[in-house]
Order: sequence, then structure tokens, then C-alpha cells
Amino acid sequence: MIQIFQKSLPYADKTAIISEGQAYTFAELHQASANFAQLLLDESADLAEARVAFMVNPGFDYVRVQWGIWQAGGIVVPLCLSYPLPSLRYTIENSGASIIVVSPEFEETLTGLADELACRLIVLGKNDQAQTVKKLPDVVDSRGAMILYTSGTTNLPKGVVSTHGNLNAQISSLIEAWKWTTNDSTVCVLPLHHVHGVVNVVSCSLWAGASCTFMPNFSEKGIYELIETQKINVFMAVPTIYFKLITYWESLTTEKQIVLTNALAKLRLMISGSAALPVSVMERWKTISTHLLLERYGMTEIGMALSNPFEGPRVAGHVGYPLPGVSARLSEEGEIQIKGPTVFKEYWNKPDATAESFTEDGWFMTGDIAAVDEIGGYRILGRNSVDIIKSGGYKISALEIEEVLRQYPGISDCSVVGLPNDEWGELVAAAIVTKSPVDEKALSTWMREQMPAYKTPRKYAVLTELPRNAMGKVTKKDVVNLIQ
Ligand code: MLC
Ligand code: AMP
Repeated sequence: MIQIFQKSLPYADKTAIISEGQAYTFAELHQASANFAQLLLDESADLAEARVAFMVNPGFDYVRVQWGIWQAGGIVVPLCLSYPLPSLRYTIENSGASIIVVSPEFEETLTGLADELACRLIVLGKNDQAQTVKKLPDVVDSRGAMILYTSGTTNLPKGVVSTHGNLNAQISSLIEAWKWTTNDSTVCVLPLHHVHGVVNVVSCSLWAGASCTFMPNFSEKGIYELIETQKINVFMAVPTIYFKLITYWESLTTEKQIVLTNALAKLRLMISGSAALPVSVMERWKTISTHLLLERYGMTEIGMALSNPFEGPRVAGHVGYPLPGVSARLSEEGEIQIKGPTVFKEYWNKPDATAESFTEDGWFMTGDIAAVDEIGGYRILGRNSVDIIKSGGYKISALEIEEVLRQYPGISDCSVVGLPNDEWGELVAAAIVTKSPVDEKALSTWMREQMPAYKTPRKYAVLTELPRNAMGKVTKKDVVNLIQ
């Protein structure tokens, strides 16, 4: 039996999930996910690490499908709901998924692709009744559990394979560090194709027997309503979301501000991560909410690695100390390197990239540069690649965007950079060199058809040539200065 299922068994009668205004108990989740596993097993006794891609709305359906795939022995490949077709195709093809599961509204989007790739297509609520009842396979911890796609220093995203053992280690480390209990309740406002939403929010709450409310579309008002009515006591988000919550709070009347500040003060824990938390945001949030945000550091490949303490001083600008079960060190160049059971198994079908991301003695090289203070606390200083951008908490590859831009008629060369931005952390911007006039609006529309909106440039600058160093390499620092 998969561990998250087992861990939550004692809480059968408690509310596990609230989605679309409806509450579901753990017993209902156990039953519905086991039924879904049976459906997946119609054609075999064990999915045996077959990849199941799913484009399912956040909520009860998402979790029953995820747990069902795990119980049937498959690997979950969650798809981003805002991906245009080329990105969906890439993820499905690259993972070699043989089954695709969709919420009804995504049936039309994926039917053609499922046919073309000879994938079994399951539409929730339509053809999702199992024909037989089989014994569920024994899923050992060393088996693959999840593939999440992450952008890196290569132009196309890589699939990060985490085993059940990895996920169990990632979840149990956070349960211990942040003292999750069955009395907790949280809300998931984050996308469910990334580790922050999938592991930290949804999996941790369910493993602990706590409840998770889903808010598929981010809404400041919706979050404050949950807080004001004391429906949640734990909240996790990226710095951009705290920035947005601050802006919203500041737009309210003094009376309402006081009500919300009092309600915020009742929360047990508020956490920020996925991108650097500006000290200004941390300080402003302290005055609004009374909470000193707990900042932590993680990565798709390793789950969470470093965290400020739950009890004890939280330091602005610091990401804290290694979490339980995690070993961390700095290389001579200051790179954070991580070892332990939370570290992923491999990049899907990329043995060379996998090997290149580990040191000879088996430490994962994060690419993030940090310094350690005298009592062992880490402070992130930057990244060792200029081609990685973090915007709204999303990791974005400049090279991936450049590759797409170069295909646009009229563009002869380009360089994509991140511009420092208070709200988004970094804003994606592109310098383009054109051989014929390019209409920026048309380019922007076209880009949004090629990749999700969060990856597309927000600002373009037409240059006669790109700044280069003596070796002919584009100097991105100069590009930033020229665009700003
Ligand atoms: C969206 N918009 C952006 C943008 N993203 N503008 C600039 N930069 C960006 N990055 C624009 C949209 O195009 C749109 O404008 C408007 O903002 C609203 O878009 P949206 O998609 O509706 O945005 P919103 O719902 O407000 O989303 C903001 C957000 C979202 C902060 C909720 O970005 C988000 O969920 N981020 C979290 C990502 C995440 O989970 N990262 C964790 C990765 S795991 P227009 O013009 O189109 O109307 C990881 C490891 C770890 O990092 O340590 O956790
Ligand atoms: P992802 O590949 O989407 O999982 O993003 C992981 C990256 O997010 C890390 O390599 C860091 O660069 C960044 N990151 C996560 N948490 C923090 C943090 N608290 N401060 C600074 N950067 C962070």
C-alpha cells in the first residue's frame, strides 16, 4: 500500500479535501482512488511504472487520480492546465505516457493527441468505470512515482523522476520540521505540476490527516475569506503571492484591514519559498499579519532542502538550515550541494544529464550559490547560470524561449533575460534583432500559442545587434541594461 494512503487511514471520517464547495472525507478519497486504480488496471495487473499523464482540475478529482495511478503502480505526470498544445505534446511524448486522464473540459484539447500517440484516453465522469476488480500491485519504495518537468540550462524542460521513497522522505521531513498535525487545514492556490503545490501543500496535509481546500484560480479575496472565517491555519505561497496579498490589503478600508490582521494573527504558520523573499516583503507582511514568514529553499529535484526553524529565530534574507534527513554542503565555488533520500532518481531518459548533475561522490549540484553564516544558516546569493529565470515562482529557461523566438519570421537573433521586478521577482524580457519589421503584438500572441503565458516575454526591445564579449558570446548583463 502506498504510504500516503496508509498514513491517512486513521483519519477516515475526517475531511480530507474541500473543492468546489464540497467536502470529501479521507474514506471517500480512499474509496475513489482505489476505484480509479481498478479502472487503470483493466488491461493489466500492474501498470509497472507506465507513465500516466493527467490534465485534471485541482481538487478531489486531481488527488483521486494521482493516488489511483500510484496504487495501480504507475508514474504520475501532471500536466499544466494552462499549457498550449505544443507544450502538452512535448510533455506527453517525452514522458512516453501510454494513458492520458482528463477532466471533461480538456477532452477536446487532448483527444487528437491521444489518438495520434495511441494513448488510452480516460475522461473523468465519462468512461471511468472499472470493468473488473483486481488485487492492487505491491508498490515498493524504489519504484518511480512522479515525473515533474523543470526548466534548466538546456533548452527543453527535463522530466525529474522521483521514486515513492523520495516522495515519502520529502513529505515526512516537512511533517516533522513544520509540525503538521491532523488539526491543521490549508489551502492550495498553487499549480499542481510543481513540487511546491504537489508535495508541500497537498501531500503534506493529506499525509498528516489535515484538510486541504483547493482554490483553482488564485484570488486574493478568496484567500482572505478563508483566513477571516478561520477555515485555514497553515498557508504556503511564493513571494509574488505575498506581494499581491499586501497590495490587496493596502487597498482595503482601515476597518477591514484590522479585521484581517486579527484573523491572520490566528494562523499557526505562514511559509514562503520557490524564489527569494525580498526583505521588504517580509517586513511589510510582518506588520500586516504579525507573522515573520518562514522562508525555505527547495528544488524539483530535491524537494525541500533548507528551512528557517519552526521554533527559533527566522532570519530575513536567509533560507535556514538542512531539513531532517537532508545533508547539505557548499562547494568551493559556493554552490549548494544536496545528498539524502529526498534526492530524485534521474532525469527521465537522460542518463548523461543525470550523471552531470551529481558530483563524483554523489552530491546533487543545485546550481544555486550561497554563503553559510557562523551558525550554519544558508543565504542564497544567486545562481551559477544566467539562463535560468525565476518569475512568479516559476523556473524558466531563457534558452527555451530563445529557441522559440528564433522560429518567428523576421527575427534573426535574440537574447532572453530576467529583469529585476518587485512583484514577479524577475520579469521575462527579450532583446530581438530583426531582418524585417516585427509587430510586437502579433509576436506576443504567437508566443502565447507556443508556450504557457508565464514563460512568455513581458517586454521586448529591438536592437540592431546583441552585445557580445571578445569571444562572441552574448553578454546578458548588458542585455538587461539595454532593455531596462
Ligand atoms: C502571469 N502574468 C505574469 C506572469 N505570470 N506577468 C509577468 N510575469 C509573470 N511571471 C500575467 C498574466 O499574463 C496575466 O496577464 C496576469 O498576470 C494574470 O495571470 P495569471 O496566470 O492569472 O496570474 P495569476 O493567477 O495572478 O498568477 C500569479 C501566481 C502564479 C503568482 C499565482 O504565477 C503562480 O501560481 N505561481 C506559482 C508557481 C509555482 O508554484 N512555483 C513553484 C515551483 S516549485 P494578462 O495580460 O495575460 O491578463 C519550486 C521549488 C520550490 O520552485 O522551492 O518550491
Ligand atoms: P524549480 O526548478 O522550479 O523547482 O525551482 C528551484 C529553484 O528555485 C532553486 O534552484 C532556487 O533557485 C529557487 N528557490 C527556491 N526557493 C528559494 C528561496 N527561498 N530563495 C531563493 N531561491 C529559491
